[in-house]
Amino acid sequence: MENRRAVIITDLHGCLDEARDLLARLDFRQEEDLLINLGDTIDRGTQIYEVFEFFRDLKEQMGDRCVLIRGNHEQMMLDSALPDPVYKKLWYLNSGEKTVYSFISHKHRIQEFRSWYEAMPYYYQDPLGRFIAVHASLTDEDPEKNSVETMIWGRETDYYGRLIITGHTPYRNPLYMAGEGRYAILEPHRRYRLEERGIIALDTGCVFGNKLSGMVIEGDTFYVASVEAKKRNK
Ligand SMILES: [Mn+2]
Repeated sequence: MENRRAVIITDLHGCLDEARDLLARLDFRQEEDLLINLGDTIDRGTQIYEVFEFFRDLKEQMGDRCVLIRGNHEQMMLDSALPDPVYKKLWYLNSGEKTVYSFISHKHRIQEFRSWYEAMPYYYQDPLGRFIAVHASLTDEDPEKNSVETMIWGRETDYYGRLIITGHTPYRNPLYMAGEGRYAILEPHRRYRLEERGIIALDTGCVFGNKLSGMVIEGDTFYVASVEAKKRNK
């Protein structure tokens, strides 16, 4: 377990081609690595159903070594089935229709698979205590002391608790943030030592035409890598 690599990606939003390229660039090994996706698999992009199939197969094959964390978009989709129409409206305002049509064009309805999405946890704690993975942010380093709202929608950047790895808010490049506005751009393929505190932010807005980024953790070191967004997403 101690020697297992952790490969972390986020905010695919239906960008499957880029995800495959990025995993290859991160040298992802399905037979032995831990794979963590930080949420927002659906909405906005062009291969939403395909991303679902991709992760469904990986989860089936990898079991506990494939950790799929819940983002605000999965949450909006799940909530859209509630009786109050405000939830469906909110999801559709955030590109939910693209997800609905992507599933329909594959002769499915996403609600058929809601138990699969409901199984997504809000966070993941590294058993070695090196980091906490969460979609959006934390305000308290004990994940249980945060609201769901903070974990899936939060944009807290002034956090300097136990290291969290997040997506959700797109930046031009992967960043390390150390609270009070201090940050560093993480250069691709450069090996860094894992900090004990702060935020690593990995969402680089692939679906908006920038790039898809991820990281690999090995022991107490890590590196990031990115692939450019394909033009059709722009
Ligand atoms: Mn998000």
